[in-house]
Amino acid sequence: MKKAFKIAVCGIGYVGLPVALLFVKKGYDVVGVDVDEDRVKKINRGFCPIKGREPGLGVLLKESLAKKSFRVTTNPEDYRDRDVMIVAVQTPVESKTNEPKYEHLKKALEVIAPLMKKGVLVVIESTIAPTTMEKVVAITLEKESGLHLNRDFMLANCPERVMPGRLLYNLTHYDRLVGAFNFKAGKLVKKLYEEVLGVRVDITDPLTAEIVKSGENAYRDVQIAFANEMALICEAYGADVWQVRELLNKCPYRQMHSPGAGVGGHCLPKDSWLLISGAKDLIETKLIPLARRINDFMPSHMFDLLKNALAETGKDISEAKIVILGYTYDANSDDTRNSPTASLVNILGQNNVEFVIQDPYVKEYKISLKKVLKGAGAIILMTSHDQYKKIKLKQLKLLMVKSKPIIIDGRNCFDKIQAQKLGFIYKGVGNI
Ligand code: SAJ
Repeated sequence: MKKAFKIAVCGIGYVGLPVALLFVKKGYDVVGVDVDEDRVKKINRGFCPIKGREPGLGVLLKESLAKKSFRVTTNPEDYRDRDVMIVAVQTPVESKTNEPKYEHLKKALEVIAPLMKKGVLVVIESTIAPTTMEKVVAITLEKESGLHLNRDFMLANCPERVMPGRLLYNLTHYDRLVGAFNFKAGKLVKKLYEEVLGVRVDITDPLTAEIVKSGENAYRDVQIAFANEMALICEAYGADVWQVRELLNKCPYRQMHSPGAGVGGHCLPKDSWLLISGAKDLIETKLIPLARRINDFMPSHMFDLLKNALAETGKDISEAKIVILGYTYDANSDDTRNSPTASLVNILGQNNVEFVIQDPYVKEYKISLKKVLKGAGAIILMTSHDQYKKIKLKQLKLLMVKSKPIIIDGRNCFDKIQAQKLGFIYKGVGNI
């Protein structure tokens, strides 16, 4: 059944595309607008621009394109006469200052504002720092459109909760939050999103929504930092952090996360900084920035473990062929944003260490695993791709150098005892 509201989605990426397709599936007329011409061409040819495994997304795209109610364009004129405008553009932070970088968001607002019609509902899905809705979004839209907030247009923040590899699943299974400038806007977003996504939507104010979204990722980052520090403590004591974690989590209300080679991705490395960016003149936050530093330390800890292992073998680092397994930030994904391996590569470069990278999901590193492991003196496992978990240690032993091959295990992919029995020098994060 054709729905009255006409939808526009600004930014057809890993957030905008799935939500656009779900609105189409529910019978809405949807136009997707993106500045990336190649991406638009690819989508209109029926190819999903989001790489990696995204169950159901390719099929849904083809079904949507077959309908007359969906098109993707680079032409801002297509924003005209839309009843709902969803903004889903990236909101990174400055690498040096960790301050929010809003050029994409501001550009999007400046483009849509003049094309907003009276009565339009604007929904910001991007993750933004607290106070951005009031101090950036509302002001920019009023200034560039000449319309008045609440009187002439409705505005709300409905932060995305998607994850690469599970975009459609998350959208249709995870409850959402909407922070609206008035109850009418909140009710409308709740009605639309509950109908289209089939999830529950809680209504609150924009500031609370901004704090909740950036806070839920800061929470996870702090949890991971705790696990990483526990790993360092276990290394100091000579204990196995994985056994500690398993037994500790048997205590009610404990959920120690997994220590590892670092924290990457499009969310966690930046959302903590978004959360505290507006508060730092008011209070000195300690725990959240420290958690970020602990997690950002882990790639260099991988280098420390390598140096310790080489010292044990008496080998000089220049003698060993060093193979880094995994460049993407997470397992079985091709997403390399804020990859911990990129940090490790910088550190190795600063120490004039030669190395080879293998990653089945990254074009330039998609080299034969068997070939790259041949004659390797040390492997540094950074990403727990299924392909690496399937490596048999006995075969690995035959491939690597004969004497004292080294395994630096950043994601607990290999069995330490078995590795040591086979003659490997094994050093895992939290289990050396
Ligand atoms: N990581 C650890 N230890 C852990 C969990 C993750 O070291 O226990 C590392 C991963 O290797 C990766 C990074 O942290 O490098 C981020 O992993 P992630 O599982 O948090 O995956 P993301 O970045 O896709 O986070 C998303 C977030 N979703 C949204 O922002 C909507 C986050 O809120 C989710 O909690 C997370 O997915 C999830 O639950 O998987």
